[in-house]
Amino acid sequence: MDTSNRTYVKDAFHMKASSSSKDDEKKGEVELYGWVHDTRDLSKIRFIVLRDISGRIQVCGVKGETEEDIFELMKTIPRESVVRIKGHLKESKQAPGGKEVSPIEIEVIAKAEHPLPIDVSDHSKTELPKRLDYRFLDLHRERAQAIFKVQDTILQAYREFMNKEGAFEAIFPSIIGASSEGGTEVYPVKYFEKTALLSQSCQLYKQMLACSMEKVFAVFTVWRAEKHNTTRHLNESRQYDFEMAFADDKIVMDVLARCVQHIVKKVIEKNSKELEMYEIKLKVPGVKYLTFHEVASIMKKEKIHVGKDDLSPESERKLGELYPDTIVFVYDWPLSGKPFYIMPSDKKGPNGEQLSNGFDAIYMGMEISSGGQRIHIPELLIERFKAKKMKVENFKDYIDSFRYGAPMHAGWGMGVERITMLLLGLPNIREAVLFPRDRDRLTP
Ligand code: AMO
Repeated sequence: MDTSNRTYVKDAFHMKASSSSKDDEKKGEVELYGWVHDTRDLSKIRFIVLRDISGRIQVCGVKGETEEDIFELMKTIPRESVVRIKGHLKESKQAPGGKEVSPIEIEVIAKAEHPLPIDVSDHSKTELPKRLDYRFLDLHRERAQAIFKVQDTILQAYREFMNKEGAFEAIFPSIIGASSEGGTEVYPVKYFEKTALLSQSCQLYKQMLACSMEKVFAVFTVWRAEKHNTTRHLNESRQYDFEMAFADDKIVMDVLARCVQHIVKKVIEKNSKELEMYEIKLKVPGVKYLTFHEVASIMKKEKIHVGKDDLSPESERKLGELYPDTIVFVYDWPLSGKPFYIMPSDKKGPNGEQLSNGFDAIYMGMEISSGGQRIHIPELLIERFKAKKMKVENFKDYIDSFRYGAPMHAGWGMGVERITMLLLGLPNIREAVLFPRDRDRLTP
């Protein structure tokens, strides 16, 4: 297939349309490739709406003017078929965008089977689970594509920000020997004679690397065998990870705040069309710092339950309501609610509980990130493993990595799908993943 003369739809709208003179007609000739988004047959006029990744344009055949075989073909092509359409670009007051194409050649490259298994119209009436069963076709929808255009902006903005911060992008192993977050939500995998685990996070590795390369970041896939099916959890998700040497929780909270602000700014700049499609008005968020105890007191007044060392989803929602367009950092978190690697603080909570240098970041009513200062002192780390009833011998290399010149360090991990769903106001996190993995879904 020679596509060298291809014109993208968005470029066609910027081209000069042909008038009646022959010369101009040649100028206004376009060759478009894409999908049949819609068809309409008004007997004497037939329309095809052609869609490519850049937009949609109307193709209009007129009985008596359009060549007869092309006019006949126009009514036979099923929706979502792939076509090549060559034609003249015409000004048209009635056509969306003010231009349409009069076809002179139509080639059906790949005919779509009919009927389609799901509704692929803009506001699909098919429920999410069924759409996900046919995700490859669901991704023909501009509304679905919009999510991943925004996700692309988020990813580029994250990388851009980290580059400017002087951080190095790193690639870490996805098969690990021991649980990197503690807890039992792990997937064992047969690894020759041993049992390995799918990575819960790149936590231990990003720490080890920060202890030599100082500032590092990663885009990392994590697997969590959480049994519950919620609208905000996945069993396979992605994180933006950051780790920095010579830093404590305060320093990396500031990095996270600026990172999220940069991401939101870029989405506002680059994705106005997608934000409009989802009727979202985004503002670059401000920042608020609250201790865990302050949040607990606010929630007590609001009669919302807060655990002794964790926030409930209702309390996160409430923080979103109380502090709109704000990244709320909840710090001085009770040590018992944080993983083994979080540095204990010298502060105590109101009930004498030991606090930590760990934090969560809540944005738009949901946790987008957690992080903190890490333990870089081997003896203290061993103590924490024991307190959490974890096997010290499973973490020998990790502990040893802090024996030969390891600076204090801190970092965070931010959920890629969480930030995507929140910026677009999606009701279910699965919408923000191309091919979601949850308890009931392993395919497509
Ligand atoms: P944590 O487990 O809190 O921290 O994860 C960090 C962020 O990742 C997102 N996230 C998830 N998103 C969807 N489905 C899940 N099952 C899921 N689990 C987590 C959330 C969460 O805030 N290693 C630490 C981070 C650090 O301290 O650097 C960690 O993984 O947005």
